[in-house]
Amino acid sequence: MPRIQRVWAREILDSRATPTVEAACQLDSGIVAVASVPSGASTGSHEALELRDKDTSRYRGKGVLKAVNNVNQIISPTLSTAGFDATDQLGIDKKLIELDGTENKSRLGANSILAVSMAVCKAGAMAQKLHLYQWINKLAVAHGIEARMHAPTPLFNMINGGLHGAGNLDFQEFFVIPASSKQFSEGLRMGVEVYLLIGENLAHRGAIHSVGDEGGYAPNLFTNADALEVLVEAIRQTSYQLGRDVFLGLDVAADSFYENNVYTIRDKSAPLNEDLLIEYYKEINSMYHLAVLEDPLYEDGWEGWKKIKQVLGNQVTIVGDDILATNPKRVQKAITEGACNGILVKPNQIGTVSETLDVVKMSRSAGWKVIVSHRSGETNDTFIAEFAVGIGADYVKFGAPARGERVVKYNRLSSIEIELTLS
Ligand code: 2PG
Ligand code: MG
Repeated sequence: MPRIQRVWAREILDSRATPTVEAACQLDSGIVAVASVPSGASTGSHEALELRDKDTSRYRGKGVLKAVNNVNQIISPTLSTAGFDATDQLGIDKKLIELDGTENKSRLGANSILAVSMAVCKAGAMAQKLHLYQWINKLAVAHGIEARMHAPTPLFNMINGGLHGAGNLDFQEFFVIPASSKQFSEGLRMGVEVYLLIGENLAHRGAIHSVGDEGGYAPNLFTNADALEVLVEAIRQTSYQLGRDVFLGLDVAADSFYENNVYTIRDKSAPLNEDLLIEYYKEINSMYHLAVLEDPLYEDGWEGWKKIKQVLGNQVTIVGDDILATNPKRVQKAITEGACNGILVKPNQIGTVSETLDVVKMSRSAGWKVIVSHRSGETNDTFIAEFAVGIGADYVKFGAPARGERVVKYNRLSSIEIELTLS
């Protein structure tokens, strides 16, 4: 039995120069596995707590030494004294949840807990000489998830607005999505070709401001709909046909432009109430035939979510991110109320591998589309790529095909796609 000898953590940096937690798990065989956690910017208020030091003398208050110490001084002694089997993912995750003892992991911090949960998962795979995605697949199946391993379809975030971009767009993410029938590697190439054309076109117009947090361009444009037009223009310059080979999608991240019951976007001269915003989405959808629409309304706007699911849910995958927060209780409510038909799965919104699997199981049983997602602040860890394959996700959302911390995940999926044909 591969026993855990010790775990330890340290503070590293994420892609936004912000400290984050890296944890290592050492087994009695000498195997060491390392994992690190990402961090969001458009963070939902129902997410598990990311523990930060708030000590303004270091990293402007954003240090994570408290979370690191919680791993080194509380989690490590508990796991090593009990000599936990590293392949007992569920038992270890339960122990971590119990050690924390709060509803939202606010004592130890979801950043410390998830880093350990992921490092344990990696160590468990190594001890069994399995690829991580193979081990996650076994865990998923044991959880009751019907998971067919494959490299999922990527949602490429080509244009970064909202809290992720330095440009002037309100909507946060503008996706180009290869058809699900395409092999991952073909979809990746298509995405890159479109990405490069978008860059050239924006440069011609003098509209590129920079690239945003997720590697997509962050232009100044007149309206949000203009950004969709930019995607269409680039796709037309390729041999790919919109609606057949590639599709469009949005993560509008509505919380970032919602206040006092209204939504303010540059496309309209006056703020919109919920019904008018839904009307606008209908208009956009009739022009661009969206495949995916994420967080169209704010995170507690349940009535509006039910409405939009009814109006557009048979044409568009209505994806819950901030409203669900990868939280089993919120997912259950959304299933019961018919608020979405797709979910963005982010392990760090809930804080353990096992609870993330619970959420995947519920979403699958409800017939929802499952999208495994990065955060806007990322590390070079490829855990979520392995996870997406292991659970048989429909889609992955890892940003644009640019910036190392995004590309490393797409490249890992390319390798896995080849490995799967060999095994
Ligand atoms: C989102 C995510 C990832 P953040 O809203 O879907 O793109 O953003 O990590 O900033 O919450
Ligand atoms: Mg989102």
